[in-house]
Amino acid sequence: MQKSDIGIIGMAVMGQNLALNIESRGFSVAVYNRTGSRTKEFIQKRAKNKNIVATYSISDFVKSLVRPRKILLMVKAGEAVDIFIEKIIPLLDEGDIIIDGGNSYFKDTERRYKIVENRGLLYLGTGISGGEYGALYGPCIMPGGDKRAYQQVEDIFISCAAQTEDGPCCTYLGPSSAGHYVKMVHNGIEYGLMQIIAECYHLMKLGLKMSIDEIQQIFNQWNSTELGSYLMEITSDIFTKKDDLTDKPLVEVILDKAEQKGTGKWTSQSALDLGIPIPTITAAVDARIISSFKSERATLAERFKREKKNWKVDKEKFLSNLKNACYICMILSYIQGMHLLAAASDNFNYGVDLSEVARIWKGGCIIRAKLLDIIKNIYRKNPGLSNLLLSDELRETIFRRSVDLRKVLIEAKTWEVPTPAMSASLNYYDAYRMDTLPANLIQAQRDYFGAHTYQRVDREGIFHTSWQA
Ligand code: NBP
Repeated sequence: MQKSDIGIIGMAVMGQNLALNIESRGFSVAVYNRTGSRTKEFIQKRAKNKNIVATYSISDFVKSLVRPRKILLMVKAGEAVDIFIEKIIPLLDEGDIIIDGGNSYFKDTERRYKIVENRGLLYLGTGISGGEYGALYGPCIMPGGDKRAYQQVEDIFISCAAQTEDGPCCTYLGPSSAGHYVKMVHNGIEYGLMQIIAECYHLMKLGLKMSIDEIQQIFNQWNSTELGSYLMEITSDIFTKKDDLTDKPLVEVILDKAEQKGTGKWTSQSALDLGIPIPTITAAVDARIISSFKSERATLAERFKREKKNWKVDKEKFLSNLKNACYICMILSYIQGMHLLAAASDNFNYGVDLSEVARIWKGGCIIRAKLLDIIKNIYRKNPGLSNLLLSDELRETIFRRSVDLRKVLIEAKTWEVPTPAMSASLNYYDAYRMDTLPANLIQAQRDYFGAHTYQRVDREGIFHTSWQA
C-alpha cells in the first residue's frame, strides 16, 4: 500500500477541513478518529475519491505513514492530546514527528515537548487559526517547538496556509511552546476586539436607538476604512441575517450569554504572571463572565433601573467619534497583546520575531486586519521595541483618536451603557502616559501597615518610616 505524507488524528471540524486542504495541495493524507463512524462518514462523503486514506486502528494509522512520520493531532485540547500521545509514542520510530494543532495550553505543550523529545521523537506545538473556513482554504499556522521537525513539515504547512501579498501565513516561531503561546495571545487579542465591536453595537442600539439595518450599514462602511478587518466584516454580515422562525434579525434572538473555552483567560493569567498590563483583554474576559450571570442580571435590572431618557446627541458626530474610538481601542488591544508577547519571548527564550507574527496574522486568522501591516512595519524597523505605544508611527493616530474615545465614553456613562473594554483601553492609555501616578500613596500605605519600605524621588536608597511614632 502506498504510504501517506502526513496523518491526522481527530476528524471533527478542524481535522476534516485541514485534511481536505492539505490533500488539495498535492499531499496524501491518512486519517484516524477515536469514533470510527466519523471517519467512515468523512471518507464516504467529503473525502470520496480523494488521496485520503481512512484507518480504523492506531497501529494501521501509524503503519500507513511515510517515515519520518508526521502526525497532526486535531483533537479537543486537554486530556485527549495526552491520551493520543501516550498511545502513539510506543508505535513510533526515532525522528518521527508529533504535531499538536489544537488550542493547547502552553504549559501543557512544554510538558509534552519534554516527554516526546525524551523518547527520541520530535514535537511541534502549533496554533492554527481560521476556524472551519480557514482550515479548508488557508489558515494562519503558528508552529513552535523542534526546528528540525518544522523543516520536515514546512512544505506542507506553507502550501496549505493562507497566502497574502506578504507571503504565506506560517512561520517557525520559536522553541518549546512558542507556537501555542503566540496562538494564545492571538485569541486574547481576539477577545478584546470582539468585545470592543460588541460595545460599539450596544452604544448604537441603546444610546442612538439605531435599527439593526442602520447598524449594519455603519459596520459595513467602517470595514472599508482603516478599521478593515475580518471581525468587522463578519459583524456586518451577521446583522444581515434574518431568523427563519421569527423573521427578526437573528442576532436579536440570540441569548446574551457569551461562552469561552479558556484561551482569553489563559492570556490574562499569563500576563499577570509576567507583570504585563493587558486590561482591554482582561476586561473582555470579565465581560463574558458577567454576561453569563443572566438571571442575576435580570433581577438587578429591575432593582437598579437604568435611566431611559431621550438623550440629546448629534448622531453623525457621535458615530464619527465612535469610529475613531473603536479604532484606538483596537490598536490598544493589539498593543497590549504584542507587549505581552515581547515579554514572554524574553522570559521563555522564545526569540519570537514580532514583525513575523504581525505578518502571518495578516491572513487566515480571526484577528486579520489592515492595522497589522502598520504593526509589522514598526517591528521590522525596530525589532526590540517593548511597547508599540512608544512607536513614532502610531503616536499621532493614538493621540488624536483618544480625544474622540473620551467623548464617546462621557456619553456612554451618561447613558448608563457598560463599556468595559473601551473604558479599560482609555484607562490603560491615560495611566501609561502619565509621569506621576498615585502609586506614591500605595507605597506609603504598604510601608505603614507592613514595613514594606519605599524609595524617594529626591535621593537614592530604600527607606522606612515609623508612621505611628
Ligand atoms: P473539538 O475540539 O470539538 O474535538 C473533537 C475531536 O476530539 C474529535 O475527534 C473527538 O473524537 C476528539 N476527542 C474528544 Br472531544 N475527547 C477525546 C478523548 N477523550 N480521546 C480521544 N479523542 C477525543 O474539534 P475541533 O473543533 O475540530 O477542534 C480541534 C482542535 O482545534 C481543538 O483543540 C480546538 O480548540 C482547535 N481549534 C478549533 C477551531 C474551531 O473553529 N473549531 C479553531 C481553531 C482551533 P470523537 O469523534 O471520537 O468524539
